[in-house]
Amino acid sequence: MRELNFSLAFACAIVDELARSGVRRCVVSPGSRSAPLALAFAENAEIEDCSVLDERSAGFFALGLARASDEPVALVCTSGTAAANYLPAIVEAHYSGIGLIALTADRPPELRECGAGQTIDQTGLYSGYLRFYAELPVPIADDHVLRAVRALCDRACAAANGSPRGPVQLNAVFREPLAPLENPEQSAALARLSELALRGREESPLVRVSASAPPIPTPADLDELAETLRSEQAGWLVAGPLPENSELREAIAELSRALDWPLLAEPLSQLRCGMHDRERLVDAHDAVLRCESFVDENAPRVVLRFGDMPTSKAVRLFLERHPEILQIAICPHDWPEPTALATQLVRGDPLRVSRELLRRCEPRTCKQGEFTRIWFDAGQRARATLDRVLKQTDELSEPETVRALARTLPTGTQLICASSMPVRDVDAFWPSSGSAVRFVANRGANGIDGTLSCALGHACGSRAPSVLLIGDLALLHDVGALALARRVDANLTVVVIDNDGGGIFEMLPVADAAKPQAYERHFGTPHGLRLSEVVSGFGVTCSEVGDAKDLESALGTALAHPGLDFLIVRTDRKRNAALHRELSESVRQALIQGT
Ligand SMILES: Cc1ncc(C[n+]2csc(CCOP(=O)(O)OP(=O)(O)O)c2C)c(N)n1
Repeated sequence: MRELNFSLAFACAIVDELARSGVRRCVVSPGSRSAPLALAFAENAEIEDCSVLDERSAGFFALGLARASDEPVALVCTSGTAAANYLPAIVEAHYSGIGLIALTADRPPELRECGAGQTIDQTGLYSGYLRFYAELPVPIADDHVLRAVRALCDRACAAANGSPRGPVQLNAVFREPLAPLENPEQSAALARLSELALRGREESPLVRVSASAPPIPTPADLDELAETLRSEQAGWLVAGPLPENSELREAIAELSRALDWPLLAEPLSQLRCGMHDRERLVDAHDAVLRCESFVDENAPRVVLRFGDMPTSKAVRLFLERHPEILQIAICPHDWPEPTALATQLVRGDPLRVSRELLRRCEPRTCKQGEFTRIWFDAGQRARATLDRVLKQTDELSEPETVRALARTLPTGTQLICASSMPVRDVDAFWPSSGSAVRFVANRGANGIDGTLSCALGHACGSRAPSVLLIGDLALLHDVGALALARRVDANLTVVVIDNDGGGIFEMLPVADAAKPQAYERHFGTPHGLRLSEVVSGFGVTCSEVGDAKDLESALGTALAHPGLDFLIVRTDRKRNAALHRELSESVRQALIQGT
């Protein structure tokens, strides 16, 4: 097929190079200009290809695949607005450090800006969100040009795989013929090309690029940092969203022991649950931090932060209330510091930095010191209070849904948490336990878009039993992904919180400040749909669950068999907001009375 015409020869070279640079998966959306690429991927045995109609969904599906497999995933679409639909997933990939390789097919220069159909300016479409961009040359029979195409593909893969990982775009220009039709003149010209240009190197990419490691501070900086930490008793380790890595988990947990500092770890840090040392883990820190008088009285003098800024707003508000705290953030890249109060940003890979600090902070302490004990106990008391209040009713509330998931999901399950309340509720209500569930969320841009697509991609890429906890609006935002849902091979259980609209807005001042009608029209936004009918309309199994027992047994059944299941939990937005207030108030009372 390669020698039939120029477009196919170039498309095959692109796909060869991607495969030799390590790409193993590709998500293709249908189109004519992209036909050479689609066919070249279909012929390549090294890369698993699949087809997703809607490019926005395809982008998020690829994002989920790439996150779960920890490998860049290729995307192929045709020219025009098709390419524009990748933007939200590219933005999320940029902020989350996930490798995506967008191959956007394009028309040749003579067909641009002259009224040719389905042609837009594809340069700068993802401007500011790419690690690398190149427009590939128009296919011709030229050795150097074809080698340059290969080199550009290798370069794009290296950038997508770099440190940090991220999205890249190759704008791939094709002239007719686009179909696998022989053009005798072109095929004769191709036959005269060198083997290297036409086939590349057999066992490796044309240009092999060595891997780059994340930075590490100098030994002198590490010594100084360790000295600062060691000399302080009243410190916190705060773990925000971090990649899943058991060594990192162990290292941070051990550091908390070595320093004898409490560890405030949200589920997305992967440190809330698991078999690592959790002796200093403050359970329910979000609830504790809402009790300002307790927190201010027992504030730390140093905070050492790992990962991105924590999901919990209470942590951010606390840091803003205490500018005097020495705040040190460990981050290899970017600037995860929205408070503009941090004292120091340590540029380093969290695993290597925590190990280096650990070496410098031994010997370990076994007993909790006074400061850590106060915080550990506060966490225990807060969790017990949440349990007690939630047990008072049989109603399957939104917090109780999270607790039912925590009781049911076995070790090894992946829990994908949608924006906006699901990820916050998981942080607030998921108790620490030895059961190692992996927590996943799109915290790069915090969008509610593409969530189902992304979860499907994640479930496929991880091949692990997966659960998505999602609100009704986020589901409706990506309802087109239901068309994809039936065709993918994934064990995914989707738990939908249906409170007929945007639950988060009930927690915000706008809920009381705006006139009720305007509030409902533009914030509450009730959809009035029966979601089980919407879902079953796509041929996906769906049931509504009534109480926690129902949910637990339905989850057990759904997780036990592969495929896609939807479980719908109906709640009430206003009652949910009141329950959240009641829970905060009860924890506040418990902490005040306990001190
Ligand atoms: C793409 C995008 N559009 C709009 C928003 C603003 N937004 C934040 S939360 C929300 C409502 C989410 O409702 P739902 O999915 O039902 O979850 P809940 O708030 O009830 O948890 C909206 C529209 C966003 N985050 N992302």
